[in-house]
Amino acid sequence: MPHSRPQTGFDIFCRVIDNYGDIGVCWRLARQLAQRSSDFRVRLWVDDLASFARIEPAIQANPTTVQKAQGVEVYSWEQSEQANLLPLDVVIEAFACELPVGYRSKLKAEQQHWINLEYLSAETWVEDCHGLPSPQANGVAKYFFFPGFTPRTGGLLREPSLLAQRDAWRSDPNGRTALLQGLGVPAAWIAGVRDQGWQQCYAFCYPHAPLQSIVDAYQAQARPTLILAAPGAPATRQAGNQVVRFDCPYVDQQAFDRLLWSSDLNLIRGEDSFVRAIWAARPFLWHIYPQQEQIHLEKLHAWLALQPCTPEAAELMLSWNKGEAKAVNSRLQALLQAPQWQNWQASATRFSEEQAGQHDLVMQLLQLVQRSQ
Ligand code: TRH
Repeated sequence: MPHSRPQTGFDIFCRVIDNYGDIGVCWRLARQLAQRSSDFRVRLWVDDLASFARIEPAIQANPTTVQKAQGVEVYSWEQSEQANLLPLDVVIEAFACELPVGYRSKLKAEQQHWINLEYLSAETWVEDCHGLPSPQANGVAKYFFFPGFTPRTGGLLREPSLLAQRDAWRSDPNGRTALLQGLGVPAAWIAGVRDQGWQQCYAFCYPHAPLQSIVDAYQAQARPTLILAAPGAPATRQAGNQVVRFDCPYVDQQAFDRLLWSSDLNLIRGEDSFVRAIWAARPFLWHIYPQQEQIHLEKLHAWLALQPCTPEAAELMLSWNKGEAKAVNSRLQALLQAPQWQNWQASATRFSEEQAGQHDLVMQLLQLVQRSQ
């Protein structure tokens, strides 16, 4: 008789505060856990399925029953309040979202591992807090899991074969053509990037970003540029013939990654697209999620201190986040020239490779679960 191994179960709870970062991270985490082992059962509990459905077409905003997508069981938040529901072995509370009260009351110290998945930060204090337990009123310890960039943090979400998939996809130019055709980009513009050396910039930034200054910097270049503007990017003026703009629809996360992989420069925001831009290994400008009292700028400085991009690229990133339109225009124009552009590209590749040399977040999460047993 075949021996059947007991399943390990994961319950992931996600509240969508705003935007797509919370669900973006939880969806990647859920899929990666489900793919890591057929012995894993993964349930994802989400309070805003409509936002989820925008970045994952397989999800319905108003389902009548449980949805199963890519090996993950997806439930609405309310369904976790059912009296007869039993928690699985590992309970992941994403970004301190507070578990539903009824569900939390069922957790038992000897049966569940309770983990709070925190936001990503490059600040040094994260190393001291990663993996620490915090005893809760119900007698169960909640462990703090901090993603990060150094070996003493929880690492970054990265599928084991991601970089090989990226390189294989990039090596076939038909992949990019099909992607752009699927989005509805005009054929002449696709031919521009495919055959005529046009540059491509993907722009996923908050509405207050000085995107016009990026358009103006590209306008002054000898080579034309296709700007692919993601939903939410600010409007820009057509300033000449060197730059064309195409407004992209929402795409699923795989297509999102491919947009990053195929662009020369990526403008990304929040935390999940930031990590995916690192894996794209192309120059990018991070538009960090704005917080009160400029806390986000401290986070930006912390990250700039540990990554290897040139001082000129770091200055540009600061100007971009401070909304300094003139400085963004002139700094980007300078960076688009040789050898600054090549140096920026090289530093993006170096940082991506360095980070890929560390254990990924899912592996570290599983190690934390083992250690806390
Ligand atoms: O959407 P965001 O601005 O989310 C933010 C940040 O996570 C921030 O740190 C958090 O505090 C705040 O929400 C509440 O940016 P982020 O994190 O880059 O997430 C975007 C996700 O959306 C990412 O998973 C990629 C995905 N996406 C698609 O899959 N398809 C698309 O077409 C687009 C535009 C995005």
